[in-house]
Amino acid sequence: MNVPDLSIVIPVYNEAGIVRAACEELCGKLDGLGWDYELIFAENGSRDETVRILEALSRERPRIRYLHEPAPNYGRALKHGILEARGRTVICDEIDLCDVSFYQRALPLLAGGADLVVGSKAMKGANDARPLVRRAATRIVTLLLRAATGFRGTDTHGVKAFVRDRIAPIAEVCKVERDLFASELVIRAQRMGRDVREIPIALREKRPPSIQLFRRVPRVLRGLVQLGWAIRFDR
Ligand SMILES: Nc1nc2c(ncn2[C@@H]2O[C@H](COP(=O)(O)OP(=O)(O)O)[C@@H](O)[C@H]2O)c(=O)[nH]1
Ligand SMILES: [Mg+2]
Repeated sequence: MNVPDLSIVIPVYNEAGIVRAACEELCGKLDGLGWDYELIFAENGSRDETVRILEALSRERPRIRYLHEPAPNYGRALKHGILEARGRTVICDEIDLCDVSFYQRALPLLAGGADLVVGSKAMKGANDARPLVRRAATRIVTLLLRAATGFRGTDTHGVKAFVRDRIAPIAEVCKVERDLFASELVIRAQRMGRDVREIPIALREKRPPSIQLFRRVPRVLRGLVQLGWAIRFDR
């Protein structure tokens, strides 16, 4: 089987409204750049037409495949996608972002020796167009992560790019699923001495998130406690 240079992993859940258009726009940009990539959609739990659309897209385009599981779980989907990725380089994106300008800025840093590049919504130079309450939530979660785990940085959620051999083995040992898996991955990489860098991103979502912020709060708080425990005591 032909192994691509780059694997792009995108978790998706109930995204029937945008997944086809976002996918076609993304593939159009990457094909225009002449890149050799595979695009892995890591779906789970959707109750709308997402799976049917992914199935059609993967038939139409040989670079696309998709993973499916019955229960919704962002972290589990992302981990599964990362472990399935075959490229030397892996990019994790979100279907409402598909930020190719991040890819173009992150890949040279990896080529220059970085192991993991995180797209930060909160550092100097970033431009986050989300509502104030969600920008504040990002900052609060980061502060709690710093207190709970010793994390040094401004953001862990969202787009990232990494050298597969340096980071996928860390994904495999991460313990926390759902919202905080991506945070655990970045924090473990940092604690294990990997070269982790942040670059600012401009954040423009193609649609508001499907799950309302306040409904995520209890789950994120539980995840923070689990993550603090896993990082500090349960290696
Ligand atoms: N597989 C999977 N993907 C999810 C889940 N929740 C969100 N996503 C995907 O994760 C990405 C980001 O989700 P979004 O709703 O925009 O939340 P945000 O990251 O807070 O902006 C999108 O591609 C979603 O489709 C889930 O439970 N399972
Ligand atoms: Mg979003």
